Amino acid sequence: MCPAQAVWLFEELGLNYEIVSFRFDGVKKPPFIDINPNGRVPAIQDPNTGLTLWESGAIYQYLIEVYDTEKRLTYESPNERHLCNQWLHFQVSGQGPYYGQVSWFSHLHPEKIPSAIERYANEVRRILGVLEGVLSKKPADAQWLVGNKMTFADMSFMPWNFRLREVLSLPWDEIWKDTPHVRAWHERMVALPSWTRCIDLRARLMDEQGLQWNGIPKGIETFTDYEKKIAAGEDTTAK
Ligand SMILES: N[C@@H](CCC(=O)N[C@@H](CS)C(=O)NCC(=O)O)C(=O)O
Repeated sequence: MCPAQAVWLFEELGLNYEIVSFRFDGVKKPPFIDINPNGRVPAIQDPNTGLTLWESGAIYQYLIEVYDTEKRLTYESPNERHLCNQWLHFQVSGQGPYYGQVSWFSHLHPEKIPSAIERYANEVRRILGVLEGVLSKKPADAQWLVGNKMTFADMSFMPWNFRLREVLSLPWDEIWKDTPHVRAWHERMVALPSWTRCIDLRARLMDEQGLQWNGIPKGIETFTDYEKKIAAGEDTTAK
């Protein structure tokens, strides 16, 4: 998962929130590792309950349980709630890591290893195929993962799918070639005003911090160069 996911849920639930945004340089050191010892984003701190939480799946379950009081993005019934959780776990353990690895080997790894790119790109296609199989069997007016409405389970897949063009270095028509139901599902979510607000916010923060689409500051060519500059304590602020 990525921070956009948490922000989208805040937006969709209409919650008040404040973003503390920082660059990759800060993710593995204090003050952030005092919040998340695993040094990864997102993490949240809830002043209403005093809870600090990391791991996006846990954050999703918490926000839904505590703040979706009208059950707009979940269900009352335990069976349906557990089905939502099942898809969330699949997103966290299946989609996130594989999309992350194909991005890493395609765009950030210092050597080109075609077999690694191929393996993870195939996994991405397999995951899209799993989603296609399920969505294509749902009634035409209720093509959501659980029941007949969008839930946090559907939402959890969006941020990574939204990056597929960069992840696979392919045009959208090519990406969705074999998965028309996934495409329609994805495009229904992309059209939501809450998603637009979330993406505009992300673009503004990236721009303010001088970052390229892949998170590397402008003016630095590769992730390896970026890591070397961080290790050497150099100023990596975009010039
Ligand atoms: N399992 C974690 C994964 C989070 C994750 O990988 N976040 C990335 C950004 S999208 C990160 O913090 N990367 C920094 C790093 O790898 O050091 C979750 O779902 O929250």
